[in-house]
Amino acid sequence: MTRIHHRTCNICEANCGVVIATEGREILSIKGDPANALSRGHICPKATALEDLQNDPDRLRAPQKRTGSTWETISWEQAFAEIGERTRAILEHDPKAAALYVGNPNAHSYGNTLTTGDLKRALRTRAVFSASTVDQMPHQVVNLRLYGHSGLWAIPDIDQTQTMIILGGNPMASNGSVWTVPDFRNRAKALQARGGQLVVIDPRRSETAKIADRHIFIRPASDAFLLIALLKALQPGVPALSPHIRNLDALWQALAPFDSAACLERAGVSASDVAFLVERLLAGPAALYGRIGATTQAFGTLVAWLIACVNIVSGQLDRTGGLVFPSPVIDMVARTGPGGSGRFHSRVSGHPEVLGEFPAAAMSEEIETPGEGQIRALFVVAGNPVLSTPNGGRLDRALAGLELMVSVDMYRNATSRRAHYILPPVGPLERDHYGLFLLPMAVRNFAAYSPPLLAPAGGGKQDWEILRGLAEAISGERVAGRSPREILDQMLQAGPYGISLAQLEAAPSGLDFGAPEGGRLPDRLQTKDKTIDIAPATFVADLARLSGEMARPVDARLRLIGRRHVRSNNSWLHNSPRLVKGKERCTLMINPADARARNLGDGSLAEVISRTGTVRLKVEVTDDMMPGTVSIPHGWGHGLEGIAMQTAQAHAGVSLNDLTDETAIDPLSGNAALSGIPVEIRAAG
Ligand SMILES: Nc1nc2c(c(=O)[nH]1)N[C@H]1C(S)=C(S)[C@@H](COP(=O)(O)OP(=O)(O)OC[C@H]3O[C@@H](n4cnc5c(=O)[nH]c(N)nc54)[C@H](O)[C@@H]3O)O[C@H]1N2
Ligand SMILES: Nc1nc2c(c(=O)[nH]1)N[C@H]1C(S)=C(S)[C@@H](COP(=O)(O)OP(=O)(O)OC[C@H]3O[C@@H](n4cnc5c(=O)[nH]c(N)nc54)[C@H](O)[C@@H]3O)O[C@H]1N2
Ligand code: SF4
Ligand SMILES: [Mo]
Repeated sequence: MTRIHHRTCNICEANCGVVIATEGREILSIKGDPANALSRGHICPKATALEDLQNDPDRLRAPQKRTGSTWETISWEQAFAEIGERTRAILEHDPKAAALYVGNPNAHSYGNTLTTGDLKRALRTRAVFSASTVDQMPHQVVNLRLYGHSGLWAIPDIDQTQTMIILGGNPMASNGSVWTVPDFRNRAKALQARGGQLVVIDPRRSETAKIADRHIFIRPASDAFLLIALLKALQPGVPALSPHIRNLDALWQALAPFDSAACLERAGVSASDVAFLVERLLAGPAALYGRIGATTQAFGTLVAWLIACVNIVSGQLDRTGGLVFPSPVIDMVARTGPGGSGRFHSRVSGHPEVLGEFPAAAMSEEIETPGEGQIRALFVVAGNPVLSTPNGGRLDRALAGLELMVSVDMYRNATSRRAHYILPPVGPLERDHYGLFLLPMAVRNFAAYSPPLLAPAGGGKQDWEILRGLAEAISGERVAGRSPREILDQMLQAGPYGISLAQLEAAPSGLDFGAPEGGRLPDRLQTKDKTIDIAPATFVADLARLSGEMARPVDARLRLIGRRHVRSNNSWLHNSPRLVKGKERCTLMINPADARARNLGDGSLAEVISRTGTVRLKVEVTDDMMPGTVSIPHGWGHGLEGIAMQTAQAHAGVSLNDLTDETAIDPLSGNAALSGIPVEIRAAG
């Protein structure tokens, strides 16, 4: 008998509603759910691949143990018992020898979010790393310093704005990030239909730039310069600001020494483009949104701050049609501490912790460097840092030296092949889902809950059960506490809309509480004095580093940036035959002039050399690339020995992060500088 289920896709941040038809355990179809008020029927090709993921023969279904290069399947009891014993032995020798790396899918799993702390406590470790420091950490530092809480986001009100400006984001491929905006294409179309404009600032004419009303090229990693010139151009026209903003004079003073013309030259942006932006911002409503291309830079925090400054001084913060603070159904801001930084430092390089984490880029040195506190036992939860963090090649070698490594992952991939134990969670349709961290950034105040669609096969465990199991095995104590589902119910009931999980489950396409609106200041602010200090001293001080950069001559080498494709997700969807099929995607995109100068033809083989490594890959000549800039997508490089993912291995590609530099870090956030890596390129003989 065919059954129809309404669920939420749990692959990326967009949280699209899906309608899945099944017969027994067979999946007949996966379609968009038109009744879902957030995604309105939209899905991307990855949703249909939920089936591939669920049925993938390479997906691990029971714990794996490695001895040398031999893998065997073991029971959960044996896995927990051995890991517990081995971890305790290591900690007895050195109580600081354990570390944790938390990967991106944790942000899409409320069960993980609610139980990672159990494992951390059992490991008694401060050595915590995550994908946040190769991603959005600069935004969170800015949220903390400006709004008083690292998790308090202001999101672009695309549905009610007249100008949507995107700096270093490509939602046509990514479906949005730190901004839950499913159905971006139609939202952009509606903006254009009401006479509004979409503007994209990007070194590549991206898929989003191609549908924009205006695309402005920018030199990689020069966004801070553009933003300073933009702020200075806005200054004469700024409206009277809300009484909740203070220290504006300090901002203007700090920017005074910068020369706008020199800044624009550095960024490769024309004064007329800036004049256009000024006009649109001051006319309003308008929203400037910056994403990963703009924050994975050595000046990532400055960029995120200057973006906020542009929105604030042009009167767009907390304005309907500008940047709005949503009213989430579960308010994590009210339920968690604000976060801090600099309360302790990393052992080898003395990096300050940021929100309780050290830079992912510093993981290798912490594993390699002998002494007390050297990492000997590493737990990787839903992460693939060998492919996703800078100089992954170095990390890969470092991992080989660990006494104990445990990966909670459903694949034996570039990272988990180094583990001594791989503990796989159940398939994507065998777990429940609520967008705990993502719905608070959504373009609707919205909630939806998905119970597991299929019963777990063969004694499989959800991630949270694995994390609790590990915590108990290591500490030797039972972890008291409710299940994530019970906690979720309680959080929903305690939230501003007071709904129960049962009420939410009775609405399979979700409950919609309307569009976020402006006018939430000062109540929503979490700062002690309920104001926004627009010029925090630490940010202003960091401008000196930017001046230093300005004084240095421009490096003449080509600049390497990354990209995403709508049919892949970071490193882990390349084992789906229907997602990888078609034209080869892991290519070097290069402008025709730059290609000609190096004797590179379309389809030829190039060698790309950086400080950290060399890769060879196929050339794609395209004037979508700004001259002087080249692009390689991240997440590829599945050709390493010991990986067990047949389809991915057949489409191995190379790893962008063999070229990125682990020593290039934004000091204020610990975030890796991944954009604009200087490289040399030549024809591979
Ligand atoms: N050069 C460059 N590097 C980048 C980026 C870039 O743009 N350029 N982007 C960065 C960004 S934004 C991010 S978020 C990071 C991602 O960095 P990571 O999180 O380290 O890497 P992912 O590729 O997302 O790997 C996720 C892993 O989790 C596993 N997995 C998937 N779903 C689940 C699940 O439900 N449970 C469990 N236990 N495991 C699961 C997958 O098999 C995979 O091994 O990469 C970053 N790296
Ligand atoms: N299909 C798909 N969707 C995804 C993912 C995926 O891998 N595939 N990953 C998910 C994750 S973890 C995240 S964090 C989000 C990321 O979401 P987005 O931030 O939208 O990510 P990208 O598509 O990489 O877009 C970054 C853009 O920045 C540009 N760029 C690079 N360097 C610079 C620079 O120095 N300055 C400026 N102004 N632009 C620059 C790039 O050309 C690119 O177009 O996507 C999420 N969604
Ligand atoms: S955009 Fe993201 S949430 Fe929506 S269908 Fe695609 S992968 Fe799933
Ligand atoms: Mo990310």
